[in-house]
Amino acid sequence: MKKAIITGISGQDGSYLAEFLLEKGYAVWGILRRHSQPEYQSNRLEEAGIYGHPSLHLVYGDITDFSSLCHLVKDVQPDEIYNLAAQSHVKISFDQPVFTTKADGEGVLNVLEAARLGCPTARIYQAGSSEMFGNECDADGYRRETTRMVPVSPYGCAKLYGYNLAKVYRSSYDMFVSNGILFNHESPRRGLNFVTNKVVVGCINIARGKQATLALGNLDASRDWGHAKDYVRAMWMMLQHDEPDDFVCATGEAHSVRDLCEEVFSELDMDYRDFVIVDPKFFRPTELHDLKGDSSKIREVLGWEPEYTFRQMIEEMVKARL
Ligand code: G4F
Repeated sequence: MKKAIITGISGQDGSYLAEFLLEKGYAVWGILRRHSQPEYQSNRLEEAGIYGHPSLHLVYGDITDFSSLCHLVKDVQPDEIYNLAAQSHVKISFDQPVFTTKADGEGVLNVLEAARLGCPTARIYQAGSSEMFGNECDADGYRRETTRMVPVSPYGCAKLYGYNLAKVYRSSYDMFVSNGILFNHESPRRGLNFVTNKVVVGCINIARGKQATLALGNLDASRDWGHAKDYVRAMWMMLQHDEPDDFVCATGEAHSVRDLCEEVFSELDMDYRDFVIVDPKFFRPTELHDLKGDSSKIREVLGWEPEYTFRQMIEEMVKARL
């Protein structure tokens, strides 16, 4: 039985990845942060139907607490470590830049050091992000593994630090550390303060007469939105490869926030223009305007393909909320 540790198991990706690994017969250890209402730590795992699974072990710890990581890695001796824990909201990283840097930057260092000292043979997945590119892109408008990275948010800066550190541990200590450069990925388990689920829930609330309008920020920004289920499969594939590497994971298709609103509202036969208003309070101090990824490398080297289309993902999200 293979053993895996997942940091950030209570999040969207962590819950899908735990589900995926348990189905493959892994024993999974997940790190939970203490919360005054413990039900918030496990609601996604309950939704996934894996809470209480005999091969799922949940332990208290924190990405910023080196000692908790050290003990866990030393005790479990995992085959694989998936570092998904992060303060993952870009706008909130402007409000909490120090915490974001500790969790998303220094947290990566804690995981790498815990592995180096306690289980250097473990294969490590580091969750990088398309936010690391900032507004840089190649002449064809796509971002790929070779595109320059010039982040425009504290979140992007912290992620880039973690990404570079992962490369340094790979080359300096001969450790198996792979970076996923994941573009936006969504699902019914997405937090409600990310734009996709905010629009889905807002639209349904309007249809049910619970709210009159939906206030959003920049409607012209565009993102390459995939489904989280497809992306956690990519994480696993990266660690099954014969050598560690860095891979962009994206659909290659971009949609604006406006397109997203149109798609979601039309699911309920409504016109978003009657309900969506722009509130500058949702603008970011600096915006990453357009994101579109070229995932040719992961498709060619690992044979990864997304299974969901944008429309299928939106349909699933609307259906789940209804
Ligand atoms: O859904 P978002 O908050 O996602 P964002 O900022 O692109 O970040 C997500 O994807 C990254 C990968 O590129 C991850 F690394 C990161 O952890 C996270 O998962 O915003 C998407 C777009 C932005 O351009 C934002 O300005 O939607 C725009 N937007 C417009 N109105 C809004 C809103 N975003 C949010 N959250 N809320 C709004 O009301």
